[in-house]
Amino acid sequence: MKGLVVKNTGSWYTVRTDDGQLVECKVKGNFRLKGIRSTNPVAVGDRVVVGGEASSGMWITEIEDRRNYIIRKSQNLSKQSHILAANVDLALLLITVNYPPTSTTFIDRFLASAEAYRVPVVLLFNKSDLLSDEERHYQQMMMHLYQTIGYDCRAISAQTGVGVEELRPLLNGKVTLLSGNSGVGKSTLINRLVPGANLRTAALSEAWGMGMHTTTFSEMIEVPTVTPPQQGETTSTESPDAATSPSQEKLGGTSYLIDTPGIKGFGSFDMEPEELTSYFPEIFRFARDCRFSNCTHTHEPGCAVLQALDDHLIAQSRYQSYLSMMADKDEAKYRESY
Ligand SMILES: Nc1nc2c(ncn2[C@@H]2O[C@H](COP(=O)(O)OP(=O)(O)OP(=O)(O)O)[C@@H](O)[C@H]2O)c(=O)[nH]1
Ligand SMILES: [Mg+2]
Ligand SMILES: [Zn+2]
Repeated sequence: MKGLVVKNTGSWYTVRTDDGQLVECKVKGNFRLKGIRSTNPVAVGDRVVVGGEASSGMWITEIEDRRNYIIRKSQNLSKQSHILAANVDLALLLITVNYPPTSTTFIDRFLASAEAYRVPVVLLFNKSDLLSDEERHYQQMMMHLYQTIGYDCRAISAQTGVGVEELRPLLNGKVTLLSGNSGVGKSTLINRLVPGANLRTAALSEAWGMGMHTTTFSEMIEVPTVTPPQQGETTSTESPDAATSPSQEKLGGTSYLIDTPGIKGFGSFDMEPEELTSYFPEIFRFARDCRFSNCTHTHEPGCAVLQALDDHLIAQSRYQSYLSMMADKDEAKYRESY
């Protein structure tokens, strides 16, 4: 019997079989991803084969090849990775200018890893209801920066609902992962998009102003295609044709959201400088004009990237993120957070 992994709680996995049943399974056999030491061999979003009997226990016996996956480092110091989700069509990266602050290094590392796995990303600047004038100005600058690079950026408030209905058409027929630091509002946003999802959310720690790591396991949630207007709200802005997009027909019309635990950082990248450059689209565009084809854009004469940096055509923050990822390669050291 085949199915889709919808939840992963330590050693147990919930699989939705193709005939629509939810079954609790354990893993049989030894699944290893090439090149990654992972704490979970099977991830939410995996297509799997399930065997056994409901009475005596069900087992995952096979995993289909993954189209992609998103990993984070394990919380402990084992240097192992944890696969947050597999086979995703879209990632929504939640960013908060404050409460908690999201660093540009974090954003850029997420974007570079998503480029590496060819997962499109939409940047959601959440908690825009909390912004001071200064913070609003900073958010506008950030949005402008990432829009110029080519990323879709939106200001939203999962709390008040501003900008939330407009996200619905993006989700049609797709598996969409929500990611971001702990406390940025991933579960709150899903609760708003999926009435009845009832995901646990929690206020930031009073002492540190940081998230409490409320969500501890990834979980896939089905999004109803048509939502009734909420009481006291105006009707949805969803256009009628958004409900019947070609991608939705192909996938049988079902949309899914994956709630994930908040992440601090990503595993080290092990790649050549040219490869890393290609994951920073605007740096990549200038790199074609560098004198040397193996230019690392750090010190070489005739480097078009350094020139563009001087001319303010590449943002300092993006270049710093690029350098920090280059440094990973040299040091391959464990980073606590950034
Ligand atoms: N003011 C305001 N508060 C928000 C907004 N979105 C979420 N919150 C609050 O922020 C806190 C954290 O939200 P969660 O949804 O638990 O955050 P999370 O990203 O799921 O966090 P983890 O599960 O720990 O990764 C809660 O108290 C929410 O009510 C928003 O748009 N505006
Ligand atoms: Mg959460
Ligand atoms: Zn160069």
